[in-house]
Amino acid sequence: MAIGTVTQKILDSHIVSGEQKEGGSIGIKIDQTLTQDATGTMAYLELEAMNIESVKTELSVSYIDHNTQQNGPENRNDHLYLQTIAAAKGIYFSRPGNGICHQVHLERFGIPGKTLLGSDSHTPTNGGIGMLSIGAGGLDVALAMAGKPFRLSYPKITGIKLGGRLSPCVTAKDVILKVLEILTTKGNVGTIIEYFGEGVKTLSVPERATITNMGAELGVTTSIFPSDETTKRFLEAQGRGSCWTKIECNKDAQYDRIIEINLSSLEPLAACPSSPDNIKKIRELKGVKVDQVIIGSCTNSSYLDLSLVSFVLKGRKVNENVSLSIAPGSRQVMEMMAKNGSLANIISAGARILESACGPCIGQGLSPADETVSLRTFNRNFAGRTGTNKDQAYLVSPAVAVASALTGEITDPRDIDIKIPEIEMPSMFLINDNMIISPLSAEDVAKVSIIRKPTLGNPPFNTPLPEKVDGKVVIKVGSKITTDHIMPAGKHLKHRSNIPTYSKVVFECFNKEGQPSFAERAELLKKSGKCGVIVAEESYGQGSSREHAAICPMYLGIKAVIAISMERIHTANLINFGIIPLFFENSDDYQKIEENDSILIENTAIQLRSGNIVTAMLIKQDGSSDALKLKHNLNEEDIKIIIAGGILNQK
Ligand code: MIC
Ligand code: SF4
Repeated sequence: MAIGTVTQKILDSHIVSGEQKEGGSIGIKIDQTLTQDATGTMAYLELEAMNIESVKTELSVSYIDHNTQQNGPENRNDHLYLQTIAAAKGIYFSRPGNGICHQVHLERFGIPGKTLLGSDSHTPTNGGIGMLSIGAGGLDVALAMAGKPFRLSYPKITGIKLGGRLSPCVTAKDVILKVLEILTTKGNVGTIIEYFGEGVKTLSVPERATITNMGAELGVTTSIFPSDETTKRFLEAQGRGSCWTKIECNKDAQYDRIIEINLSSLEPLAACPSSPDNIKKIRELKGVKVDQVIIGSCTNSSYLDLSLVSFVLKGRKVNENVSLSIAPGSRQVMEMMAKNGSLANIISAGARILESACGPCIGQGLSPADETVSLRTFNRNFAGRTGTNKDQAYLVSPAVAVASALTGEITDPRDIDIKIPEIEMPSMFLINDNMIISPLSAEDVAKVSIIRKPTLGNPPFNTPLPEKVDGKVVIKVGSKITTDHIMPAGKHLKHRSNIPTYSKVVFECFNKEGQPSFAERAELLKKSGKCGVIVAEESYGQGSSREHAAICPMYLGIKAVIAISMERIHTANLINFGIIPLFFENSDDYQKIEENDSILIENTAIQLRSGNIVTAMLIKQDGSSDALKLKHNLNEEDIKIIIAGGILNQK
């Protein structure tokens, strides 16, 4: 195969097994890993279960950025474990307050041409500097830290050719919203998006990172930009010029598909409730009353984003019917703005300043009022993610957010009487790494004792795959079920390290008052010796990398998920914990199944091994039965893992 794209070049230099053929299973060497606290505790407990003395990667970083509210002792208990396990295993530790993992990694650690595996779906943010950055479940990241290659399907590569230049007030957020309008949030599994063309040169690194960050919402494996002179200047301004290398696609690079976007023709856009691909032009939404505006998250909280916000707010007042909150993406951003006075503009305009963390993006506070409009510069607006069931969350750029915060209604920033300039990239960022704890010397590692408070559980082990899956459908759900539907975060996030407690809220949003919850139904079934089955329509498991969306159902006895289609990270997590991901051979069969129907799969292991068709028996509640043709796309290694009952059982 000709190696001409940036993606192929990086894969080629990291491949350790498999063939570079679309859809083929390959293993790649992982140079760097990142974890965040909400997925990190499980990942490090899993790493401990692998008995590895110290990480085998070139660099691994553990960030604290999700669970920073510390309501009750659970979060701080986790932080103490994470800090001490990092010290024990040779891992950098970014303390709470230092910023959101993806933003800090881009500033301080990412390297063009290297590979990064992160236990967070927005890890592709570092694709903005030409690093092949992939989100995965915690167990896959633990395996990478243990020196094991990361397994993935050799991707299809879609090239997005950018031409022209963004007009004033049109931003990188509008580019990715346009891409989401074209490609939508489903049907993109197994693809990597690579940006190329003359328009790339007009985008700064933070703008590129906004685009690759929200590529996660497409469900692609990752997104990447070339590493060019702009990348070099960014790294130099971070005092890291020496790690720059040039990586660009060849003139004759072959893409599986090319989409052309003329940056000059774009205009401000919004993702309307409640999906990142429900795109409308801001001018079509003009006049919609706004109650809340939040500017922050790993998508849009860079120094450039917030400097624009500060410019607009300077000497002005936030509309009295709007609550405006701002969370700088990193301590670097916050400190620079504090030093140059731009933070003061924001404060004096009447904005509320939040700490540099995920905060409201993952439903940690600032839930909007019922049925009111909240504009957010974030990347996800799945229903209820804000912590309010009847929410109306729109995803917009910082320019739209700040213009609307002034007027009190959704406003195109081109329609206000303020000429917003292009914000210049600083020639030097403020470098202060005193909230990052570096790995210790061997002598000091010996003195570390790992702190384990009682709220920290152990990763649960599954039972090996039974010969016969005697299953019952515990729940049947529709399309675009996100991992937020499966495993809610928000107020439950603090239970991430305690599987028995967290499992109680699996599929909480589908529970009906006065009726047994999903967890209760599944547990009852498990006690009766039967297996639980989940049935879903298209694009099951969208969104986050949280492996809890597999671990907790597994803990409750779920053995199989049957869907029309499924998203990449979630499918990998199911396999890792011994749940079989199965697909309808004929998608109309989805209609035939109802909750409480039985599904019988005889000789499961033999069937999995002998091809990709699995025949099951559907037994309806009235006793009638019908054969059900299912299929799988598991490779030999996946099948071994499932038969063992998950990777942890193989150790
Ligand atoms: C998210 O944005 O949904 C999260 C919270 O960052 C998740 C990770 C998690 O659930 O801990 C993600 O994107 O992977
Ligand atoms: Fe944090 Fe939100 Fe980014 Fe997830 S999407 S890493 S919750 S800021």
